[in-house]
Amino acid sequence: MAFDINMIKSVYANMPERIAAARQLLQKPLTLTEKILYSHLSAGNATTTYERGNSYVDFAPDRVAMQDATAQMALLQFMQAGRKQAAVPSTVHCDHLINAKIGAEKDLDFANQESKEVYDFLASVSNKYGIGFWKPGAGIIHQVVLENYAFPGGMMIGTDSHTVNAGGLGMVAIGVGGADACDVMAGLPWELKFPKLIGVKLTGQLSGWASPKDVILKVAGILTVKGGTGAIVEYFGEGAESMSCTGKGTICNMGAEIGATTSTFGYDESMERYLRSTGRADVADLANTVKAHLTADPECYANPEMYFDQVIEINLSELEPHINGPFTPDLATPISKMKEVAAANNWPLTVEVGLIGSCTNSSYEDISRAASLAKQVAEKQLKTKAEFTITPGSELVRATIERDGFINTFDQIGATVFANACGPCIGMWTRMGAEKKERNSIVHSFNRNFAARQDGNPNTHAFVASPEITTALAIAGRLDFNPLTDTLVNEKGETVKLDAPTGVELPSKGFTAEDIGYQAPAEDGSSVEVVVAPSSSRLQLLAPFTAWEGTDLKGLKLLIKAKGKCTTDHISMAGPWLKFRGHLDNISNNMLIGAVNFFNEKTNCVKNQLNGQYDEVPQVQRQYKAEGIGSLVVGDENYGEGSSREHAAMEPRHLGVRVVLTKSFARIHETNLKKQGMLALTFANKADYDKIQEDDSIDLIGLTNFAPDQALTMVLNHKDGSSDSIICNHTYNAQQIEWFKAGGALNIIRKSVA
Ligand code: MIC
Ligand code: SF4
Repeated sequence: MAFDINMIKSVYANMPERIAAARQLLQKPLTLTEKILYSHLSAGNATTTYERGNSYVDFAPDRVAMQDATAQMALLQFMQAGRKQAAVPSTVHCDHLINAKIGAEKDLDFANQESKEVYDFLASVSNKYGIGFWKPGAGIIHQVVLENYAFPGGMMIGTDSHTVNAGGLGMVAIGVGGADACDVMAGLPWELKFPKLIGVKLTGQLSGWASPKDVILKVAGILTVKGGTGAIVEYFGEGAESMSCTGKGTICNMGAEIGATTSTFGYDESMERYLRSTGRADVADLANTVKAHLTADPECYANPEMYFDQVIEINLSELEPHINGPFTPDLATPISKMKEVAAANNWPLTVEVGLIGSCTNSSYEDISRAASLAKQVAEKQLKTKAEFTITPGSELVRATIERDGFINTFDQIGATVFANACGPCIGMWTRMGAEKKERNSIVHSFNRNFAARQDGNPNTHAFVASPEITTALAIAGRLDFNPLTDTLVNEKGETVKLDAPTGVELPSKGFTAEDIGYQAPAEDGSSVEVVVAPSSSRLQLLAPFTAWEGTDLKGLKLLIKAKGKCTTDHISMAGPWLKFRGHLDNISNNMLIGAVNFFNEKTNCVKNQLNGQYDEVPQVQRQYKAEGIGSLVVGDENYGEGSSREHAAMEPRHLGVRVVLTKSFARIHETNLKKQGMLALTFANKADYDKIQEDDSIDLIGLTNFAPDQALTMVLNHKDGSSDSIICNHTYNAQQIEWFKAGGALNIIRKSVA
């Protein structure tokens, strides 16, 4: 039986009436996205029409998922909310803290020792508050959610940007910061700006080397890393229906890379097959009873231009495999152009390592298709040129692919199988020699490839491709190898060609696993004690942030004017820093160390205005804090792109940064800043970015009348005595202004408990 089946029953029971109410109100056919959103309003039946891209709406998500690296902060906050139990079904997944070094077993043992304190904390908080706990080694949050919890037509939030993966099973699943998760677990409504709708019509059918990954790699090329901001992407058409459920998951997963709020697909037979094969026939049977509500009204797909804000059409029959990167997931190159493009850009052509797996691409189908290529290595007497690694997404998949002989096939090409965890995808990869910082290329089937993300080496050119293409390029050892047209020379000196990959959607013998790694919480957790040692370097109880002082902000110092791409990886790096995700003061030592200082083009080197010396960003900020001086961070476009980690907002808050002013923000990061009581502002005139000077002392005017839709004014007092006055926009609504005034949203929940 599926987990939380009664909750699913009640969602489906309410759905017809809620959708009817929305249809009545909107007086038009409804997209799937609208059906799911309007059937999850916290107020129940719809009584107001919301303006897409404009209205803030309170939702009631069905469930919450958290992974260990973000759950620590989410739960530290939840512990202060004064609740006995999480108000909705919630889970914690231990996946981010496991290093990929030697191989699954040893690496897992090491993590269990190294992070024992954190795992014990997460297990005991989960036990106390009725939260399901998935132990280290059970798998990556998004795979485990897809296999166990996702259900068509449901709505969930998760403290990880790739929560969107569950769109593969027809959910609206959205990545958020821990403070949002805390609200929902505390039984409060969850607020989101009603998204715009992007429709992607998939015609034709995938064949040969093309895979679902190529759909999203192409979409990323079209929409870029910010093209999906504020929108939900809904896929439909014959191409969507002919694709596997896990393939849909891959497409939705990487919707995070275009900034989309989430992506989703209508319920179809592939989803039914997946539900049945993962032991959830009960969910499939229930879904079949409300089938028409689990996809759009037919008019929407027949005339998408009338119902979506933007429509993209992709013919899968003509889709070429793509390779995206380096350094950004939207730099899309069709494989036939790679030779030319790689040479023109002087990218290192030798592929040193091919890495498959991760939350994005580790389904049974993915692995079976990659294995069909690995098998050809022996058959065609080839030798694999690059190193090769596999990080399975879950124990369910790992045990099944082991039983079915795929691990053995990969072994024969010298592969290393890492633990069922994030591993190399999040910089938890002890890659030999990376510290030499040499230029090199790797290809992986993950989703992100920001500089230094995988191995800490900023000169590693990481390219994103499907598991099939990753495997082929690893076999050839070349970035400019096109397996569709090129040949290889085997050990006997013969010219051979790789056959196109073949695979199976779902295991014919069913999935298997001895222990899926789940720990149910206590029925009554009230006596469970949660211990955080005051001397711990890994965990620290949170102290409330101070409330707004009630005045305009005068005499702020410029901390850094970040140049170009500034993702959450630049603001709060992962890899070795993941250790401190439960300790705000310690992790604050990584604040903005990856951001490039506009004035000297260096990272982690900014001017301390108190003494004119250049120093590391956290050090300078700590000195401002010690002197009681607030500061300003300035950013470029799509600031805070990438992760949901709220540390990127909490660190500046903790160290006394008051304002983050950018050309534009990524959605989750902007909300995280607001939630933590920071001011997230944008330039009314983007060219004003150029007016910010290194020695500026800054005043922010208008806070005493802080109101929705009313711009603020910033005065830049330059060193030469001149000044500039610029207009700063914001998107705070009345509630969010209260968060700012209280010093953070949590202070308001705290007050309501006290
Ligand atoms: C990521 O893929 O960047 C992460 C690590 O999963 C993050 C979450 C985190 O930083 O803990 C995400 O995508 O939200
Ligand atoms: Fe883990 Fe990578 Fe997936 Fe993030 S994207 S959840 S780090 S596997």
